Amino acid sequence: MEQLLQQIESYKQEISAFEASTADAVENFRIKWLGTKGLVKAIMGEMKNVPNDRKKEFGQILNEFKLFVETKFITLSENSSQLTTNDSELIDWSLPGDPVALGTRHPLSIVRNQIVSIFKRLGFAVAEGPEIEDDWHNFGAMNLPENHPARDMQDTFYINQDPAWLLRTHTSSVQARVMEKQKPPIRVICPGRVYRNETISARAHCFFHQVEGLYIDENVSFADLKQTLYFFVQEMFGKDTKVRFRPSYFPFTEPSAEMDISCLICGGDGCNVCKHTGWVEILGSGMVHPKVLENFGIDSNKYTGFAFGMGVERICQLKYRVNDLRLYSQNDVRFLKQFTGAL
Ligand code: 2U9
Repeated sequence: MEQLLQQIESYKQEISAFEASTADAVENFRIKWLGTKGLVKAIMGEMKNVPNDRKKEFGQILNEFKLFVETKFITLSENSSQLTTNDSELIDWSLPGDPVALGTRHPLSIVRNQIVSIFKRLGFAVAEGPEIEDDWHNFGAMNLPENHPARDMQDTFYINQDPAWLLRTHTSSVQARVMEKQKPPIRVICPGRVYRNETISARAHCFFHQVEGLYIDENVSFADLKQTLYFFVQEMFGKDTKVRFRPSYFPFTEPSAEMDISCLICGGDGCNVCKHTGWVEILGSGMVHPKVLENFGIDSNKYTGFAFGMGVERICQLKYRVNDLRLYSQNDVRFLKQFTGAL
């Protein structure tokens, strides 16, 4: 009996120290200890030699030992499922891998990139600037007087209620910063996010994205403006697209014009998008106001320039028929994953 107990103790030590680095080694462990001819069975067979008054005690020790071996086997099996060494026959290398879900570019990025690449081909450089701006770069330099409605607390997000600091309401502030540093000729486009204090709905949002452009040199004319924007439309919407200019007013341009294109949805026949006119407005433009040029020390007798601004969401709405502005910022994958394969 004492010999048997010693034997079990030494088995336990051997088992505790045992480690398996392959699935084969785990299986050999099972055969050696738990198999039909294994050592656990063998030592259980010793029961018949144990005196009757100690059978109960020995039975308990044997059960514990069996449980000990089984627990070890389970641990070894679990670990071995992660093993790959010397085990390659268990892995089917020909199975296809788990598919990697590809992300898609945001529709606004796709459209912004298209706009930017068209103007780059015409020689425009890209400029970017801060979203938190001071009053001068956003309003003052752009010829917006102190009492202009856009400066109203209701329309503009001011930082800590301080009228000196705000979230830019257009990217004209970036062009202002370019004009501060650079003398004509200037030919830049400024893509970026802008902020306006609007109640969020399908047609309005508190932020949106613009691309603005500025071209200043000697002899820049309204004809240059028209031809540049006409080229843009043909590249962006196709050669069949027609354009028209309507007189308008902006404080920073004089004269000013808004540009419409023939409705892409109905081809000019009349639909909801064009409100049955056959035309949709896509951008504002004009000759840079002499006061804006003088604000940056540019001689308005020598230099002239044109400028334009467009909302990326609007262009995207027309290209992809997105009818609710909120879709752009809700990050709903069902919306986003439709824009595959574009730059
Ligand atoms: C400088 C001088 C003039 C940029 C311009 C517009 C007309 C315009 C709107 C289009 C839709 C804003 O996104 S929108 O709501 N923009 O109509 N923007 S001219 O004029 C400038 C810019 C910079 C130095």
